[in-house]
Amino acid sequence: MKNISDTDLIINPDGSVYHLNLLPEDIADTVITVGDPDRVSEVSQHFDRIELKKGKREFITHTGYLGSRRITVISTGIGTDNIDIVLNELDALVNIDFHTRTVNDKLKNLSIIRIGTSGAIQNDIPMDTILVSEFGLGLDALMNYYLPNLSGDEHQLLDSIRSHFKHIQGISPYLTAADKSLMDTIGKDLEKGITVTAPGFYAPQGREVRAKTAVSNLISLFSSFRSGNYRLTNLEMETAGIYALASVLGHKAISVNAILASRTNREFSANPGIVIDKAIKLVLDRLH
Ligand code: R1P
Repeated sequence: MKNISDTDLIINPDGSVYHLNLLPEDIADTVITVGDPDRVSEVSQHFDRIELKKGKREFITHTGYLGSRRITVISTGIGTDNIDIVLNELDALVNIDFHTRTVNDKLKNLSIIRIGTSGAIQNDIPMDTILVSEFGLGLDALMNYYLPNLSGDEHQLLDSIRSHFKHIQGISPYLTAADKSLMDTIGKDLEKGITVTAPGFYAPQGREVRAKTAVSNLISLFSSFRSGNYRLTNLEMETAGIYALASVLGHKAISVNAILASRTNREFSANPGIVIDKAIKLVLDRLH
């Protein structure tokens, strides 16, 4: 069996994985990811018991129990470059034997649930909506470096999306569906949509402050896409990376978005904290 080298998977002297600073026993099979490190305690404050708090850089982790269910909540920071680290290191924690540096015979699949914030790009999706991502559409470059795992349905939808965005220089969109079982439990009866994951917050999401944008009317380009009943609904910076890497590594993933802004109406929520807390409580309720 192939041994994974010391530089492909870096393990700290105390046996923890390089960036996340976690030992294999530190994480639960259900993992909630949040972007903002301060949001970790906003989630874990609802646990019945917290058994572990660790962190390094922007990656803060709390593991605890809600009833008899063990749950880990971890912050990813912003962007799919961080998702590359978090998903690979979470997978290593459950699927690689750190002593022999070999892949375990029996692979584990984690349930990964993102609770994040996002902006709507359709007029009829009001601010303060809780939206679940049926698909994640990545406009960043992360998946240029992995071999994707595409189903026939994903292929078809992706072809029409690629043709819609063909005038934007240098992007190669990728698309992955949410896990079906998590859609039926966590995502049931929520507003659904295709979440666009952008490689930046300003021009890559159509914002112009001082630097001139190279793509004009980006929000209209996003909102005008249609393929059957599918349309692009919201913008953020992690979902597509989480979905694509979870699929490559054999984990389940779903992304729950607190819609804090309407990009088409140019408005921002008056109650961001309340909406985020609503999304947290909804997810924890459905996990309980
Ligand atoms: C940008 O402000 C950040 O907010 C959104 C974006 O995806 C990006 O990470 O999500 P979080 O609130 O979960 O970080």
